[in-house]
Amino acid sequence: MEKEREKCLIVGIQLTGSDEENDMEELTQLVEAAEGEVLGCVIQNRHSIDNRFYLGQGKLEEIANYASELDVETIIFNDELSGSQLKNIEDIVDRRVIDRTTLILDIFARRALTNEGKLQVELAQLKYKLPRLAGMRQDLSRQGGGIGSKGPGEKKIETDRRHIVSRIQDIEAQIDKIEQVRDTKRKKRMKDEIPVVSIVGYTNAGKSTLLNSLIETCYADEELENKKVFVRDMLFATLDTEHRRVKLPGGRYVIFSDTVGFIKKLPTQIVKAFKGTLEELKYANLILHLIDINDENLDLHRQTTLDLISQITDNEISVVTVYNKIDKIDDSNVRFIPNENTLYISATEKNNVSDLLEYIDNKINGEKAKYAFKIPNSDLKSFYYLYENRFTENVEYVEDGVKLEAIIYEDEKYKYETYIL
Ligand SMILES: Nc1nc2c(ncn2[C@@H]2O[C@H](COP(=O)(O)OP(=O)(O)OP(=O)(O)O)[C@@H](O)[C@H]2O)c(=O)[nH]1
Ligand SMILES: [Mg+2]
Repeated sequence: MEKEREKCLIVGIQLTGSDEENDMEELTQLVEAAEGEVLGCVIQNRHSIDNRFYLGQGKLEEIANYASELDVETIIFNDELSGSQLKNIEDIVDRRVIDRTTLILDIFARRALTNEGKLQVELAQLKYKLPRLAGMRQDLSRQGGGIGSKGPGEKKIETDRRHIVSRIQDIEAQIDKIEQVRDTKRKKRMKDEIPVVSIVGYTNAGKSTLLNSLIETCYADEELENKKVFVRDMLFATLDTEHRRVKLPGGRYVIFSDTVGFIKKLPTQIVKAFKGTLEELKYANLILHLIDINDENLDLHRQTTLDLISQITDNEISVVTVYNKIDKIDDSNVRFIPNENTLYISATEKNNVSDLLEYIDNKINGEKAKYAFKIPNSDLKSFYYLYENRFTENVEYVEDGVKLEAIIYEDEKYKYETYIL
């Protein structure tokens, strides 16, 4: 039996003069990712966010009535709320109040599988909580609350505070250690000189699906099952970074990494707690920016991702733009913009996935060309290498060596120059 979903009302503000639409569709998807159900949606046009109540006090009273009418348990706001806003709103609406940050942290907490992921989420949650405890204490002392309630009340929060601070330090130390392990692994990858291509993009763009399609090009069926990564039509399906080695058409390898998706107004606590995970991007040789071509807010989401990429990498790594899900295009409104750094694919249907690999091969390893060789018996090692690692054909054993045709990278041509016929 399916578990009863938490009934929610969602609330947002549309700032006048802002071209950024307050996307309640996305908030609905976030609520669903947290196993909630949206029964109603309220949006208010305003010039600015109210410091005390987020939106107008009158509007809040309306919202309180609407919430009773709908019989929802929880009201969710589409921005981060301060401690005092939370408290003031709760006083009026008299039910559970959650902001966008808490919601996203909650989803992350549900998805985190690895020890590192769990620690990062807990760290972000504690850092969110800490400044809000202070707000609460002020409220308590303002209310007075009578003898007995004030002291112990304050004291409890104070111990919580101290507990939280020491837990934060403890987690930070543990994350530091994990980071060292990650560092070692990364150094090994760099030493092996296998280039890394990071797949990044807005959440639900199809990054993990693409990684699965890429590994299908080079692993046997029996190996595939335990190489595949988790795919789901929900926001933040992936939290932990995965790396997979894939063979390029020319025979060299790259490592693809699939990581946490981006979202607008990604809580700063998350960005900070996931700093190590996100900073992996700095060590990529190439960034593959995946975009859902059917996304209604494509431009905004693309910009959100580009901003995060430039924040993390200082724009030092080249970015190739890949539009995904072309299989379900409603062709009337799609613009194919021809550009040498833009590709169009379908990760599920595997349309143009081999072109993408060819493109990456070229971007990382440069040109390839086919040559006819005659390799002498004295250097059969070179023959075996080419035979196993490059595309070869028309192999012919002759008296003093082997003749063959092979596609090699231009940057390795010098090694075989003298054998070219
Ligand atoms: N029609 C269609 N659906 C796709 C394609 N690629 C991915 N999807 C679907 O899009 C949804 C999200 O895919 P994921 O691969 O989990 O997306 P993601 O970018 O890894 O998402 P997060 O990990 O949540 O950031 C799934 O339902 C996929 O089946 C595609 O090429 N065409
Ligand atoms: Mg994913």
